[in-house]
Amino acid sequence: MSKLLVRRPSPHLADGELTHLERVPVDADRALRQWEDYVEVFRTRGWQVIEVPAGEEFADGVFIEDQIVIFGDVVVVGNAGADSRRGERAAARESAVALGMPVLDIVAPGTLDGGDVLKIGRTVYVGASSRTNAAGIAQLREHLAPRGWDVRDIPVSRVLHLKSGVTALPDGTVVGYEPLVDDPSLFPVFEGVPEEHGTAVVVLDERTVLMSADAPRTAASHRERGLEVITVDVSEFEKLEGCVTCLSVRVRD
Ligand code: CIR
Repeated sequence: MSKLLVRRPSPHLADGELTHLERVPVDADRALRQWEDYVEVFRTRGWQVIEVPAGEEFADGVFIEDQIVIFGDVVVVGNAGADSRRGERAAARESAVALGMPVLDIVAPGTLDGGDVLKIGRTVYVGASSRTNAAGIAQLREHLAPRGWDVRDIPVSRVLHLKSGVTALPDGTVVGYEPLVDDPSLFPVFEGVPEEHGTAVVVLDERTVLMSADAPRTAASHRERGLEVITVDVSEFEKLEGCVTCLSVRVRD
């Protein structure tokens, strides 16, 4: 059974880090309802949901994707690029260990946020961003190259993380909102989407993706190409530079 690691939003979510956006009011109750709806999408599709202990003091803890990345049968535990997020690591790592797979660590001076990691087949695109540094990328390459992964650096300057600007459809097509992408030509197949919040898709299976409800034209274009598109409202997380990918870690069968 596929597993989903999630972390309940902190009541202090509104104090989360902001890099490219202006701070606007965040409704913590609404955020919790949106998170529950998000988790329910996976639960109803048969995913086993595993909650990482919340750690209420971590405003950005809900963005669990930044702490843990799954590569086939190994887990990489990142090292947050933002000081305020380093404390999220301990409980996330314990949950990673509990998965029963080998755990590989990114350690200082290396930093790596999982939001900077996009996997397509055995290729790993890693955002060189304000959160993920060259030492972190080098460590990731050392961990993964012997296991048959090709790790490629991608410059990221216009958004927080690589996956704030691009993600991939089930067939490997990279989709992104072009004004947020430094260099679309670095991807073998790139397609622009018409809405900023349409950049992020979570692949649920070969014909189904999960997206933000705030990108209706993008959703329509994915449906036209034959995909089933499920949408969820993640407005409160988008205000904090989060998106549908960063709210979970998917451990696939
Ligand atoms: C942060 O700045 O770290 C959070 N406010 C947002 C993190 C979003 N994570 C992601 O897209 N993977």
